[in-house]
Amino acid sequence: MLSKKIESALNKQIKIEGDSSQIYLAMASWAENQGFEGIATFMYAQSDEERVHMLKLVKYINQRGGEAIIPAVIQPELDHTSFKTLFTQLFEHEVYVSASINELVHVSLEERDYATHNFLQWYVSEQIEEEATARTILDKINLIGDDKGGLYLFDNDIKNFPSIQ
Ligand code: OFO
Repeated sequence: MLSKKIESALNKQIKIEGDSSQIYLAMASWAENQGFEGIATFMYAQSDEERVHMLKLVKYINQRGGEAIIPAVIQPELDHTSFKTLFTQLFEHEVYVSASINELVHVSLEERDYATHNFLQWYVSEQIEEEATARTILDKINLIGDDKGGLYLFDNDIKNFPSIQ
C-alpha cells in the first residue's frame, strides 16, 4: 500500500511525464512544418515514449492500491525561434525531469518505501541516458549554428540517434 505522501509525489510525476509528451509533440509538429522530417520523427518518438513513462506510473500507483490521477493536457508555450532554442528547451526540460525523479527517490527513502524506490530505478537510469543524448544533440546544434546545409545533414543524422526515451 502506498503512503499518501508517495501517492501524491508519484501523481505529480504523472503530470510531468504527460506534460513532457505534449511539449515534445509540439516540437515535433513545429519541426515538421519547417520541413525537417528527421527531427520531427525523432520528436514524435520522444513524445510517444514520454506517454509510456506516464502510463508506467499510472499502472504502478493503481497496482499498489493508490489512485492514479490523469491530468489535463497542456498547450505547450514554446519559443520556436530556432532549432537551437528548441534543443536547449529539450535539454533543460530533461534536466528538470531528472531533478524531479531525484526528489521522488528521496521521498521514497524517507518513507521507507523500498518497492517504490526499486520501481524508480528504471527512471533514474533513463534520465542519465536522456540527459546525455539531449546534451550531445545540443552540442551538434551549437556547432552547426545558422548553417542551413549543416542543419539539413543533421536532420538526416538524427534518424540514427538512439531514442532519448
Ligand atoms: Fe524524458 O522524461 Fe520521462 O522520464
